[in-house]
Amino acid sequence: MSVIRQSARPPHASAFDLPGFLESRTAAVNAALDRFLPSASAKPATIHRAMRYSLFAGGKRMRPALCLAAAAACGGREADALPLACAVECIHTYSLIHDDLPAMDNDDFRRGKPTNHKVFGEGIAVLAGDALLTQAFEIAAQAKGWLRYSHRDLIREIAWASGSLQLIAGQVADLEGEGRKTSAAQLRYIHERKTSALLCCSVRLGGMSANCPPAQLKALTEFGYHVGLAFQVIDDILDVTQTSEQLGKTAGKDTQAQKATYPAIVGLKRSRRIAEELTDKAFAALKPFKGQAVALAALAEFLLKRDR
Ligand code: GRG
Repeated sequence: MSVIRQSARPPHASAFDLPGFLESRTAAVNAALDRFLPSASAKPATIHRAMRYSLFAGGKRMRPALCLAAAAACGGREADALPLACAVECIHTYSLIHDDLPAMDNDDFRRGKPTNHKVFGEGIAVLAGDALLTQAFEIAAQAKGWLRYSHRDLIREIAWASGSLQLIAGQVADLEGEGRKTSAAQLRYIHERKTSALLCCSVRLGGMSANCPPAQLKALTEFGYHVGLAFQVIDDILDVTQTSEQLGKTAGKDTQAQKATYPAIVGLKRSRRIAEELTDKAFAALKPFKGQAVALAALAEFLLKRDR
């Protein structure tokens, strides 16, 4: 790691117990999701089993962790952020189920298990994704509204990030770009929408759940945007450097589908450097929090160094 990167890292972050934070927050998110979702036996049981199958298949829970860490940075209560953390995880899981469908990436393996459509069939997998998407809004509506951020603001935030100008736009551009020559600018457009939008939304929702002042929301937006982009650059790198077993999903899919990725366009070494630079920008955005954003800083570092 370069000297520049070490100095960019906020102080205190290295002393933060991130494994402990992730373990306790993942447990809290899982318990809350279990409470928010209809039980596996609720009629029609097939759809509720399918929703729960992918939701509890062992995802890393990075978006909820970012949401809860952002709330903590703004002095908020975890209980106020928890419904929003669960809502973004439902949206994320829906997008993975649909992304894996034969009509999209056609993947058999996700979160270390057979994909939703492999277990429940394509029709139920489409519906399980749809149901998780709508479930997210029902859960978000149970969050506490504030003077600065009403329920309307929270719902709009999630709808914007997952809608046709962001998450879906990224997926459309990704599909349309397969097998075509893609510029670095077009790749950035895809990454901003397909990945960064929901990560950034997770961080912003955490701040909003803490009724944060506008300056803090601006700083969180800057942080979330850069962490989100770094996340996707690392994802592109892992696709070519890790095995399917390590990733819990099919490795080498991007190359196989002739997808535009950072390693394909600028090579592995430059891609790693880009991910580091993006993470440095995320660290810089945390300055106004004056040491209060240790969990966010530790998460950014973790996401840069992750191996799955
Ligand atoms: C509406 C038909 C329809 C489809 C939507 C939007 C979309 C399909 C798919 C985009 C999903 C996607 C693959 C985004 C890329 C982001 C990414 C790297 C996801 C993997 O996130 P991790 O590593 O996964 O956090 P886990 O499993 O750990 O939660």
